[in-house]
Parts: sequence; C-alpha cells; structure tokens
Amino acid sequence: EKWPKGDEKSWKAALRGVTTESPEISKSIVNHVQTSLARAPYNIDDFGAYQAAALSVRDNLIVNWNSTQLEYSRKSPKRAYYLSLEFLMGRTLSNALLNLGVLDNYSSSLSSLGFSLEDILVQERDAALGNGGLGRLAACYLDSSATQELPVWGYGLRYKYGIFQQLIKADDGTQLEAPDPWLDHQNPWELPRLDVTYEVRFYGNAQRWDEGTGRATWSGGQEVLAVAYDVMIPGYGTKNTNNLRLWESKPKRGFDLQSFNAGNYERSVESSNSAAAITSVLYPNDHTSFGKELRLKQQYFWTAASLADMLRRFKHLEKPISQFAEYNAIQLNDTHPTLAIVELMRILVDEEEVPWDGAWTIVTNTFFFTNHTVLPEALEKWSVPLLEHLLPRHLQIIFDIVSHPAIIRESSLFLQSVEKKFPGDREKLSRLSLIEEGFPKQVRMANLAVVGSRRVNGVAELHSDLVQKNLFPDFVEFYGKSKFGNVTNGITPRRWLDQCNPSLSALITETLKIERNVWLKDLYKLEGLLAHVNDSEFQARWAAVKHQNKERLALFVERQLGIKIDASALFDVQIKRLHEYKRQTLNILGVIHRYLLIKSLKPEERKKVVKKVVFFAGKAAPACTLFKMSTLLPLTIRLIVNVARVINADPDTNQYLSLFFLPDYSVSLAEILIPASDISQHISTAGTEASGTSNMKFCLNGGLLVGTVDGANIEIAEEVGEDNVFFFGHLTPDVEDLRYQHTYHPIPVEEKSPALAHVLNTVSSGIFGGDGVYEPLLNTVRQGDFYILTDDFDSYIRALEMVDEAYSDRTEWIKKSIRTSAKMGKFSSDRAIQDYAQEYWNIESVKL
Ligand code: 73E
Repeated sequence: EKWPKGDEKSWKAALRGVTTESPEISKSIVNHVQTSLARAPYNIDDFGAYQAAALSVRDNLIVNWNSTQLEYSRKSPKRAYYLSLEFLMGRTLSNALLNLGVLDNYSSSLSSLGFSLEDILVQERDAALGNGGLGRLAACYLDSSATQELPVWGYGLRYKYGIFQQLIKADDGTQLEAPDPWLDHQNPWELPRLDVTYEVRFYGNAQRWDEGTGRATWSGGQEVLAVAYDVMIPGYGTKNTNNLRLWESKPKRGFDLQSFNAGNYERSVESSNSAAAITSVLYPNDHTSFGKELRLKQQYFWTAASLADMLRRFKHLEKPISQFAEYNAIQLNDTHPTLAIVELMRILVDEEEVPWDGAWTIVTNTFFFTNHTVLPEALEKWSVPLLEHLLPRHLQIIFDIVSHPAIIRESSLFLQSVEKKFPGDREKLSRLSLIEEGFPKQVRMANLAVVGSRRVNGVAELHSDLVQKNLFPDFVEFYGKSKFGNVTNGITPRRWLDQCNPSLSALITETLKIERNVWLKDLYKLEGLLAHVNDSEFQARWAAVKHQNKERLALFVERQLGIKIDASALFDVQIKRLHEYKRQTLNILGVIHRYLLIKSLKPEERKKVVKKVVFFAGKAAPACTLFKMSTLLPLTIRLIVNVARVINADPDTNQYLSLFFLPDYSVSLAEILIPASDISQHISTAGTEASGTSNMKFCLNGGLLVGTVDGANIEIAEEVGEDNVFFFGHLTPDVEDLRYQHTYHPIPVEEKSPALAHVLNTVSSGIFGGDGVYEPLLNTVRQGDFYILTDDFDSYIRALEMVDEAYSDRTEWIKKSIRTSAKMGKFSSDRAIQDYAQEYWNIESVKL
C-alpha cells in the first residue's frame, strides 16, 4: 500500500478550515493527526486515518455523553442497569457515524484528504468481549436503550483479551486458538476514569455481630482495585448517549507489597492469583459452567464494583435507602451476576444497617433475571467450600436467605415459607432449595436468582414456556405465574440492516417513501413493502441488491481463501458457535448426502441441479484442557474443512456444490455474510435453542430460514407465514421420548435412515481422509444420538429439497424474500427494550 495518500495542498487547506468538504470535520481530523497522534500532516496510512477519524468522532460523542449524564443527574429518573459478563460490540466507528448522522460528511471529508471511508472502517478491530448470542444481545439492547432515550447503563468487565482468534490449520483442519490483544492500540471509544475506583475484597473472615440482627463484619483477605472505563453508547437520531461502564482490575497499592515484605515473593507475583488476572481474559466457553475459581472472582469483582458505583450514585440523590428500588432496576443477564443479589444484601445489612427484612424487600424489588438457556450443563452451581473460602460473608448470607434461625419475620424465611405452603413435601423442598446436597454441596445460582428477583423471563415464547414448565415448575407453583414472563429477543436494525446492507436500506427508504430515520426507529413500517411485492421492477431491484451482496461476499472469500465463487448459486449459510445442540454435524452430513447424490448423476442430469455454495463459520470452545479432550466439536470443524477440500476439488461436482469454512467468525464477518444469504440454517434439536438472534438478522435482510420448530424460529414463522419458512424435524415434546427410545429400544441407523447410514459409512470409508479420526464423532450419531440427528435427517433432507424447488421459481422466491423482510418489525430490539422498560423496569425516557 502506498502512502502518504493525501497531498500536502488539501491537508493544509483542511487545517486552515477552507476545504469545501465539511471543513470542520476535515479540520478536526487533521488536528488529531498532528496533536493526538503526533504525526506530520498527511503522513499517515489507513490505520492512522482511522485513528484520527475515530478521535474526531469521539469528540462529538463526549459532548453528547456529558449532556446526557448531566441531564440524568438533574432529573434523577429511575435508572436501569444491565449487568452482563459479555458485550459483543463489534466495530464502533461506522455505528457512531450513522447514529450521529454524519456518515456522508465524514466520507466526503476523508476522500478530500485522500482516503476512502470503506478502507478506513475495516481498520478497526472488533471489540469482541463475548462468546455469541448472549453478548451480542446485550450490545443490541444498549443501542436500543440509547436510541429510545432510556436511562440505561451497562456494566461489564474490560477484558484485556476478548474471545480468542480462531485459526484453521491448513493441513488437517484443526482449530488453533490465539489470544485477541484488542487493546494493543489505544481504544478511542473508551474514557478511562482512573479516579473512579472501588476496593473489592476476597477471602478473609466474616464475623457475625449477634445472631439477632444477621449483621456481620468482613475483613482481611485480599483487596483489589476496580477501575472504571466508560464506553460511550450513542443513540440513533438523538443526542442521548448512554454509558457502558467496564471494570478493570488492578492491585491495590500495598497488597502486593505486603506479601513481598513477608518474604512471599512467589505469592506476590503468582499470576493466577494476582489482581490483574481477574480481568485478563474472557472465558471462551458458552453453555458450560466449570466452577473455576477465577471465574467466580470475575463475577464477584464485577458485581461488587457495579453495586458500589450504583450506591454512590444513589446517595447523591439524598433519598432514604428504603427507596433504592424506586430509583434503580437491575437486570441480570443470565445467572453470571447473581452474586449481586447477595452483595446488595451485604451492603444493606452490614453497612447501611438496614434490618434484614427491609433489606430483602429492597433487593427483591430491584432485581430482574433473564434466563438464556435450559441446557443443564450451563446452569451455574458454585461449590460451598469454594464460596466459603473466597466469599465467606456471602455464603453466610446465602444460608441466611435459605433459613436463618435467628432472623425474625417469617415472610422472608424462604424455606420456612415453602414448608408452610407445601407441608411435608420434602422432595419439593429439596428441588426449591438454593443448596444442592452432595459432596461438596453446591449453591444453585439460578434458584438464587429466581428467589432474589422481582420477575423472571425467558427469551422467546417457547423458551419462556420451558423455563416455567421444565426448569422452575416448583417456583411457578410457589410464587404464582405472574412472577414469570417472556421477552422475545430482538436485534438492532441500525447495525443489522442499515449498516451492513446499505443498498437494501436505500431501496427500502425509496420504496416506502418514508424517511430512513423513521422506519429505522419503527421497524413495523417495513410492512409497507408488502404493497410492492408484485411490482416486477421492485422485485428486480430487490434481487439485484441480494446479488450485489453475494458478489461482495464472493470477493471477500476469494481474497481470503483464494477460491472463486459463483454468485449466481444459492448461498446457504450456518454461522454460530459450534455446539452439539446446534447440530452443525447434521448440516455437514447433509452436504455429504448432496455431494454423493450429484456424483451419482449422469453429467446431463447434473445440469438440472440447483447450484449451491455452503458457508460455515463459528468458533468451538477450546477442547483440550490439561486432562481431557472435552468435546468433539473441533472434530466437526475438521470434518467440514476436509469435506470442503475434497468436494471443492471434484471436477464432476464442484460447479454444482461447493463448501467453505470461514475462519475466525466475528460480528464483522457476520455483517458480510448475513446480507448475502439466500437461506440460513437454524437447526437445533427442538427445545434446545432458547431463541437465536441471527435468524432474525438473516430474515431482516431477505434471507429465508431452514429451521427446526425451536426458539424464535417459531415466532418468525408466525410473523412471515409458515409458507415462507422451511421447517423440518421433530417437535419439542417428542424429543424426550426419542431419547428414551435411543437408550432402551435402539433402532440401527440403517433402518431408521438408510440415506444417513450411507453418509456415515462413506465418511468411515475414508474418502475425506482422516484415517478413522471421525469415528468418535460418527459414533455419537450411531449410538445414543442425544441430539436426535437420526430421527431428523430424512425430514431435513426433504426440507432442503423444498428449498431447491422453491429457488427454481425465482420470482416466487423473491416474493418470499420481500415478504419475510417486511414482517420483521416485531424483532427490532427497540420493541424488546420497550417490553423490559414497561413490564419490568418501570423506567421512562429522558429528553435532553
Ligand atoms: O438461543 C441463544 C439466545 O438467542 C442462547 O443460546 C444464548 O443467548 C442468546 C440470547 O438470548 C445463550 N448463551 C448462553 N446461554 N444462552 C451462555 C451461557 C453461558 C455462558 C455464556 C453464554
């Protein structure tokens, strides 16, 4: 790349503020090059230009952020806090430009300085502080909260390393994990608040005062410092700019010195126990709870700092502490922040001297809990001995919540009130208990979250139903139905339509004859597209946009993998975390089935086949702990990569079917893939995917779904009509029976699905190499088959045949695509956030 790109003359003009293109913006960019970056004018590459542009945009954000926070202080509205261990933000510059309404100005200003906005946007590293859907949901919710001018702050951790970078070894397709040092360059989107700090204690001793009050003193142990970093969250089309406060851990001066002085050098430098280790890395496991001490430390460090911060803010209001819940709502994003319930009890009882019952009333009016999965392996449990060691006071409080003999009023004595309601039902009692018996005993965080919260919700209708019927039936019986609800997830149409698919956004604006900033804030307006479904010119333009996005993806793949792709083929996409329940294995076995079928055809018959390109992307939780190979997911990646190698090189078939595994899936990669899909796959075993959110993103961009009757797929089909979704597979109520059958009355695959048996045997035969390495993976299908691939395979293949058939009538297909997109209003995260604001948090917008 050649640089300097700009010419001296235009840069000097910009400095003097005499350019024709947005003079103020040009001047501010050039100023930042000279001052903040300390570079000679125009002596910068694309990355430098990105940094200067970002710093210039940041100046605007700071002004808005300040006015917003000032207004919040002045009006003291009730606030909501979204506690999430993960915020999967992706890139910020283009989002900030869009939300501030200055995208075109910056684009022209940059080009007058010799740069292209497009090249500059891709210089930014993703902020990838999350694993998948749960973290991305948090990011969408922040966007929608700011856009709707709601006083909502996020609280999370400032991990030094985000989700690992995935590399795929070229020779055998194994996944390698590399660290993600996303903070190596200065991060323009955060404001370090080195003066906003809190001390957080670990270990030590808890000494009760007297049994009557339930109060105690907690002292000793290790103290670390939490330092605040504020990330500005601009709303779309409003000055309102909210805050995401991320905590960084650092040693409290003195602690390390103390152990050093005591001659314990090893301890003072020991990395796993050091203060800095707490926020060093995001745990890359989703849907698993490991019980690791460092993870528990993260959870407490973050909830303690966040609560101390909220308390400090509340105290500025000079209101009695009894009104805390009238000014604060706290949303728990899954059970990860459940310790906040216990920490608020500790603060109220031990420090604010609130009587136990009063404290419990405040707590149970403040918290709200969202469950995101019913998979048992994801349900967090912390061992009692570990809690006792790390957080001795909190363990006391947990036991007190269960039943403290000396705490006075009965209403808050959980187990006693259960006993009163269901006398003698000991099994029910043990199911409701916060403590699971065993060696060691464990604290069930989900039960604690339910007990300590005002309301509990799932993330899609089916999921919320399963939460009530399967996960917490006894709690529903105990508290009544009204404590439990549903908020179906949503996605922000700003990032997931306007930013990632500007051509489609422009076509929609033109067709609806409504301003973009209106329909982007009221996504139900998309229904207006239905009036144009039969307009052949509109159809042609709709199809042209899709084709253009497919070419953009094709170019990306060609640059990355060096392989040319035919953009006129049907693009079939499955992108998400690798997980057994998401059944990427079903998809790859389906691809092999298609390959064998095409291969078996005579050359002239092959010409009738619908051309297809299959894309996979997704990270697998790192498999090798020191002691064991924990999952077979990396094997699934190897299989995909090696099948791709064989079929992409097969001259008999490769014009009809090709296959790609794109490494290092990220928010930014999703932004390229989603607008380019004709169909996407959401094929979890029924009842296992709580919601899914990428399904919404694909549909919003006019892609159709192949999916099971699961999660939000169901509600999408309700909106767009079942004839526009390719459903297949067994329903949720069947799954348990099938699993029972597999265990007690197994039927060989050959009988159940000869087609699948043929595919499995072909893989075993070694035509995709591997020398038998795939056997453990294939055996999970042949025996046990927990995720019921054998039961769903034939119906899956039929669904894909229906796709081929539908795609052959291109006009009908385009109509389906338009209808799908038009009916996605419900899935805007603006609607979801309104649900939370009204039905849960009881907060109102604040106008500047
Ligand atoms: O279905 C998705 C859902 O759309 C669900 O699997 C995911 O949350 C999304 C947003 O609601 C989710 N992630 C986790 N649990 N459910 C999870 C669990 C442990 C660690 C990290 C993430």
